[in-house]
Amino acid sequence: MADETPSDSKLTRTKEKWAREGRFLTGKITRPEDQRLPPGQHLTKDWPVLDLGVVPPVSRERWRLDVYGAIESPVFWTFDEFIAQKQARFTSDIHCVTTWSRYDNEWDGLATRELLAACQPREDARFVTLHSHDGYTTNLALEDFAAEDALLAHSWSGQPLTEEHGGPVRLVVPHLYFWKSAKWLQAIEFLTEDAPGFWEVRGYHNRGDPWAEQRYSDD
Ligand SMILES: Nc1nc2c(c(=O)[nH]1)N[C@H]1C(S)=C(S)[C@@H](COP(=O)(O)O)O[C@H]1N2
Ligand SMILES: [Mo]
Repeated sequence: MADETPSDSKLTRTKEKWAREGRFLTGKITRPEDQRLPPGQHLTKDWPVLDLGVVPPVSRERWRLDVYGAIESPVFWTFDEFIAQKQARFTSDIHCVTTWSRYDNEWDGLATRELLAACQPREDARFVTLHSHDGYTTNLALEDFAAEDALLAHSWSGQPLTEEHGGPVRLVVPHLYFWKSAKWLQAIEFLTEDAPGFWEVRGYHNRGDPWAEQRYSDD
């Protein structure tokens, strides 16, 4: 009994998971406690729609989430399987690079940390690229994707996400500009090398921290 712990034992995997979460917690989240509205932003009470101008028709029935790449346990969920996962409710602010911000958005969905526990990123996984049904992509460092208030949201203000706002499921990463929060989520790819997405190859900043005003790639 005491001779060895197999590398794939439940204990080893759990400890590896804690180690990874520790790495996430070392934190790149730079949101200051004392400054809610980032520089150059103004508040809006309505919720503008911003996208490439194509609303892809994806019903909850047809929606699938495909999670693949540098992970131990690929995930492929129907909407029913997705919504059967542990539910989180997070309230957070939206900051769009076009300078509007909207406070106190209530989201329901799956915390990205729960997704990470399910798919088990490999030790060499460092980046995530989100793929959407309209052809949009965006990239995040794993630490940013794993932020404590980031989630795959299916509802806003207690109601299913409307299709214009990215339903059935969108990403929400509140501490970065909202272009990182992919609507109409289709797949999540874990990568060992960074792969800049749609706006990131078109002059927008690779990370997009609103408090550092990381709007454009030369900032
Ligand atoms: N799939 C997809 N996600 C996307 C976009 C897009 O064009 N396609 N636009 C991004 C941008 S620039 C912003 S500001 C937000 C806007 O989300 P909203 O329309 O719900 O306000 O979605 C982001 N996610
Ligand atoms: Mo945006």
